[in-house]
Amino acid sequence: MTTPIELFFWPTPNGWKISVALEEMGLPYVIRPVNIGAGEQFAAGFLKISPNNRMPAIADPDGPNGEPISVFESGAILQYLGRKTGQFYPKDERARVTVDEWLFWQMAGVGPMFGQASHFRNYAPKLVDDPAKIEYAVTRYNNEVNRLIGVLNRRLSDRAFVADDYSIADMALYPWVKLAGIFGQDMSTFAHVTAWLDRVAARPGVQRGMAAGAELRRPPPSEEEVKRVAQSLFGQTAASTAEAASKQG
Ligand SMILES: N[C@@H](CCC(=O)N[C@@H](CS)C(=O)NCC(=O)O)C(=O)O
Repeated sequence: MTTPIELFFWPTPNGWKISVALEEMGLPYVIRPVNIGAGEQFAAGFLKISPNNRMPAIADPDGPNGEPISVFESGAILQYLGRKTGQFYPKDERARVTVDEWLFWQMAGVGPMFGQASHFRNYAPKLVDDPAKIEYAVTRYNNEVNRLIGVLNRRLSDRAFVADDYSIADMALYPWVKLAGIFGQDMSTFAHVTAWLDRVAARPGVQRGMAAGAELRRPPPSEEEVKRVAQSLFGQTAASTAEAASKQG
């Protein structure tokens, strides 16, 4: 029997990229929860495989030459799994470059910008005494999210998936873009993106991947909860993360 891949995971868009990929590729895996609200991303064992104190990460007991390997950063994990299985990551160089372009566009653009938009929409209002202090940031990141969805909408105007065939680039994009509506974007103005979201959502592997770790999900945090985790999650510095790591042991 194949030893399963360990998926270090918490149910967030970056985590779902990998549960979706593992499901789509039919790879056996076990979830190792990393409760980022409780500081588990600073545990020594986790930092050894994910030195940036972020999930997701994987540990594959059957890596290159049959030796174990660990991988952090969701884009690197998707490429690794694509190469390992030969699925959803074409071998043809021209097609692979296209997948890489859109995968890196997600990693460098959509992920960070949607992440900041979410921060200033969902968390920052609970942490500032005066909403005027974050108005500029809210507008800046909402506009950038809007611009990025516009880019995706144009890209999908004449193809079913972002790199033509369904690929790891769609897997990276889907969990974030799915949230655009609840980030306040009017998705009715992005018909091609909406149709793509439906196409991706209809895939059984995507449905299983998005349901992974459902028991770990929490209701939206209260103001007290946000204040409690604010320093450890949003105030991270080199010194504070070193201290958090020493406390977790
Ligand atoms: N670029 C990273 C981002 C991962 C990331 O931001 N993970 C967040 C949850 S969505 C996390 O683990 N946060 C823990 C922390 O902020 O300490 C990736 O794509 O893997």
